[in-house]
Amino acid sequence: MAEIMKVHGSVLSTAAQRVFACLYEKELEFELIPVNMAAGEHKKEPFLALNPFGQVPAFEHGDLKLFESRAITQHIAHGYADKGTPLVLPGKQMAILSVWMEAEAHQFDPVASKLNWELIFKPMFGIPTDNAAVEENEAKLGKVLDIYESRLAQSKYLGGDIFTLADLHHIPNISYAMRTQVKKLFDSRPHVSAWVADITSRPAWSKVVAMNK
Ligand SMILES: N[C@@H](CCC(=O)N[C@@H](CS)C(=O)NCC(=O)O)C(=O)O
Repeated sequence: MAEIMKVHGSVLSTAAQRVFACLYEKELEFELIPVNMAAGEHKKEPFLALNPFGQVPAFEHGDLKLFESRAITQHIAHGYADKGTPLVLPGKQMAILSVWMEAEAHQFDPVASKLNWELIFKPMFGIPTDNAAVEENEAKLGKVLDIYESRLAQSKYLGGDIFTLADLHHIPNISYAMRTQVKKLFDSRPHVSAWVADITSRPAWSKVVAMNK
């Protein structure tokens, strides 16, 4: 019998949610191994043997052990090409899709993660929000979303005509941000707003949301 895939992480983690969303899109079974981050389990063995950087998620499938959420999603999307939603594209289209995966990782994520830290997670942990950091990062996010607005005026999805990993990688941070004042930055850009409504209403994402209930 094939071994089941294991995701070590927390249901609250945006990086782990990226992997869960990918597995649900691919209709693959997996086992969640909860990591108690409040107790610092991610900074100790045995977790450090899976990810020496001490961050969730970590992924195990038989003897394959991976970390870095986007590497995990790409492994799953390429390895299970015939299952569920394609998520990747052939040839030159893959190169374009990769550009937008990189844009998510290096332009969008640092700013969106910082805003979610200030506006969702700090209040959750009873830490005061740094309003100057919020203001600074809202301005940065606005500039990123202006570029997304132009891209999405030309292309239904970031990576091309169909939903791919380039879109999926954004969903966890967008989903948290839509619960904050940052929502206005998405709502005020019509193509971004339509894209957000589309990608956050996918059945696979509803299953990730349900993991938190
Ligand atoms: N680039 C990593 C980032 C992972 C990451 O930042 N995970 C967060 C939770 S969303 C974490 O473990 N934070 C705890 C820490 O950094 O100590 C990935 O995409 O997997």
